Amino acid sequence: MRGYLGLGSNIGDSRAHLEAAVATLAKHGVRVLRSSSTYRTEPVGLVLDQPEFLNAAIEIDTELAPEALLDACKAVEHEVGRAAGGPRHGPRVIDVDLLLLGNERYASPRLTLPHAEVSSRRFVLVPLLELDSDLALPDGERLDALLAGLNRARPAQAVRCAGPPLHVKRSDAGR
Ligand code: PH2
Ligand code: MG
Ligand code: MG
Repeated sequence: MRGYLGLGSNIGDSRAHLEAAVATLAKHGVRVLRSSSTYRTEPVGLVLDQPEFLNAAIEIDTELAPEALLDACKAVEHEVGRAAGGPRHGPRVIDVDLLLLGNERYASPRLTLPHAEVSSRRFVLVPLLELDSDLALPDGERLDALLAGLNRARPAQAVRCAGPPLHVKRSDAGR
């Protein structure tokens, strides 16, 4: 099934961490098809006093069911160097979030699909819309309309394009 993951980092060489996450996903049953550009983004959430994040979104294809895909994301975070624990919304070496998986709606104590914060975070919506400007949630709500709503907020969460898309190996994407 096609899906989208959000990648983020604000500790160390963030671009290298995002690249490492893309490279590592293939070993866990997740084919990476495309990457958005990278974006330098203002921290959002419970911890505002922390360095800016580098964020990107990637399009994936996988046979994994939601919980198994979450396990794969967690394994990749661990392999790329994220330590367990740390404050909620706090600084991190790498964050791999499951944003959308086809038109699945899913809720368990560990995982909600679509990701609960897709509709409220510019650092998620801007890279997703770069990958597909027609994306919508399972209920039909268009992501471009959600972003337009956020853009009316003042001050808007800052999101600036920072670099080219992450490297995707052709053997992963090629089908
Ligand atoms: N991740 C968070 C909390 N806040 N802010 C930005 N700009 N980017 C993130 O990836 C991010 C965040 C928790 O996962
Ligand atoms: Mg996150
Ligand atoms: Mg996360």
